[in-house]
Amino acid sequence: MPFKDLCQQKTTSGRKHFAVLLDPDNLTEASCLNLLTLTESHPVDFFFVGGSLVTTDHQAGLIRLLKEHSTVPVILFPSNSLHIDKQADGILLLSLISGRNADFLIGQHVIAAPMLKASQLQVYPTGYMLVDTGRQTTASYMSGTAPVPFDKPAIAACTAMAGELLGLQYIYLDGGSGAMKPVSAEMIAAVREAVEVPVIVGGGINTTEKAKAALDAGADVLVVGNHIEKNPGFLAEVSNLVASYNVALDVHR
Ligand code: 1GP
Repeated sequence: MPFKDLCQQKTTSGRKHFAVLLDPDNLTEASCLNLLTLTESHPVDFFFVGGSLVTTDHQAGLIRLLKEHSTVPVILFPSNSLHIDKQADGILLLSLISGRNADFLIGQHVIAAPMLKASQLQVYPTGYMLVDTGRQTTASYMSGTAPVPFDKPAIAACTAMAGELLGLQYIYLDGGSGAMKPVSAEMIAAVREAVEVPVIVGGGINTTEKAKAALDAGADVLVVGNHIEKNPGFLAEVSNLVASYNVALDVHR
């Protein structure tokens, strides 16, 4: 399903999606090809490409490789306006609504806007919310913003509501790459309840149980990066898990 159709589907449909986050700094060509082989038998819905701090110039090569060897949509997950690449299919235009740094709320977007308008990229306006999962993350430090406190689901819900009212079409709850613990089920459920738009959840999902907890709480899109880089077999586990939700859905229809 194209990513754009997600925001048109009724969230009550319950269909789940799986996005693999690929950090250009951490992947070799061989490890990327290995992941692509795995996706042939264990489908993923989207590749997100990016990271909070990209220190190499590998992104363009990575996207080229993905487009050469796979039909899975490639969606940019940029840390700033420099990370636009026209080879991708789309871009999460992230407004960091959990923070109060104008640059990441609107500033980078002003710089990116003419490039995005001139490109063929599908633009996905996304309310991006960092959640405090126990230690300061690269995203929080680099953006100079305070994350939503872990045990304050009401703050997360109100922030998501505000994002939706402002017209954002996706909400992304992120505990940060390699987070010590994922965003709580309580917070995911509160946000899911508060908005109609799809809820994307990622950060620190490194067991099937944690993936299941996020899906059960209402995540529409599950994002896994770090743990798949370390254990590629986890891609198959999450793929199977997400498929089991969708099969159950189809059976009961
Ligand atoms: C981070 O949500 C993503 O921005 C994925 O996190 O790398 O911990 O899976 P992980």
